[in-house]
Amino acid sequence: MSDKRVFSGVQPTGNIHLGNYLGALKQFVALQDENDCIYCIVDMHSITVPQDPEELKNHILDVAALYLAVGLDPEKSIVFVQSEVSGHAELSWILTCNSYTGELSRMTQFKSKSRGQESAPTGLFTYPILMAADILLYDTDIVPVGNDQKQHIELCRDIALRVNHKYGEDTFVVPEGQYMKEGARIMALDDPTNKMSKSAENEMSRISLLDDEKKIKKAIMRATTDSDMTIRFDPENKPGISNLLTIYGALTGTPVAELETKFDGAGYGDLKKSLVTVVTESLAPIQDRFNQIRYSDELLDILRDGSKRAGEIAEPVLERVKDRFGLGI
Ligand code: ATP
Ligand code: LTN
Repeated sequence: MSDKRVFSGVQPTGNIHLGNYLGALKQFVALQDENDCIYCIVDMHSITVPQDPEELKNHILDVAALYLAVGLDPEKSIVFVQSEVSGHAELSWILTCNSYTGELSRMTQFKSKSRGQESAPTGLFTYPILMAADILLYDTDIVPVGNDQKQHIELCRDIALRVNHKYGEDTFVVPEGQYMKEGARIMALDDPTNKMSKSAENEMSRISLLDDEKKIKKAIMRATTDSDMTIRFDPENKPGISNLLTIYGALTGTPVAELETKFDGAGYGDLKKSLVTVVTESLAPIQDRFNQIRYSDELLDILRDGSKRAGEIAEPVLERVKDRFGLGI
């Protein structure tokens, strides 16, 4: 038992897709046997872009049910919704006062999400501070995430080190990011130079864990490839085919080199057809479990119990930090 504190979160901006699953959730499940894991549905992060209230509520419960459906066990891991524990917002303010506009303006996610807008929502700019608060509030050692979050994790570490230096070395535990070897960055099917994302406009750019066979087939068969006609892993020159091989390998546990041999001489259509079967078969048991859990009372009980347990861990950490800063009476 390595017994480290693990924390991570997913935004309820839509249904979890293969990128989230292969980059983040697979790690969540693997870590829970040997560590003290806390997994959050970060609803306050999702309102950095406008959300329909009714849809948001549904997405929160969808993501929670998907957490359980992919194998998170509430006996082993704490599963809860961010806005149910007020310490996230409180610590976020303290960290806001200890971060710089310069470092925040360098965040690539902010740059890409605010692109084209003359005046972007402030929350989009301070988003990484709330993320740092999520992590530091639980004395987290390890943060399993996809590659796209590397810059945010580094910023969280910088803030923690900065505060420790000023207010005492034991104010915050300084966390480390953890990334998958394969699957840390799954690319969009329609444009393999962009990452697969929940909020991309084109539905065919991603495969959600709840998609039916028809949609899976359509998205994969239409996936952008190249005109070279050889099935080879070469992300730079063949990003589309390399992405399909990565998904195939990660879902089946097959090394990509073995897939290259298996599909040697085959056409792109053969690889795609075979991948449709792999994806459909991998998602079927997850969808069955999702359907059992999503509308059950048990789901709400698990989330209520999760926020109670998370709150109990967060409270003394927040007290410690406030004390170091001289806040309160
Ligand atoms: P949005 O499009 O709304 O920004 P998202 O699809 O990027 O959402 P998040 O909720 O921001 O998803 O991310 C949840 C987790 O999934 C994070 O750990 C993130 O790094 C990981 N992740 C997101 N997209 C990918 C991807 N394409 N490949 C691998 N991991 C990913
Ligand atoms: N920013 C993350 C989601 C997130 C998160 C966190 C991940 C919010 N808070 C804390 C790990 C730890 C993203 O994937 N966009």
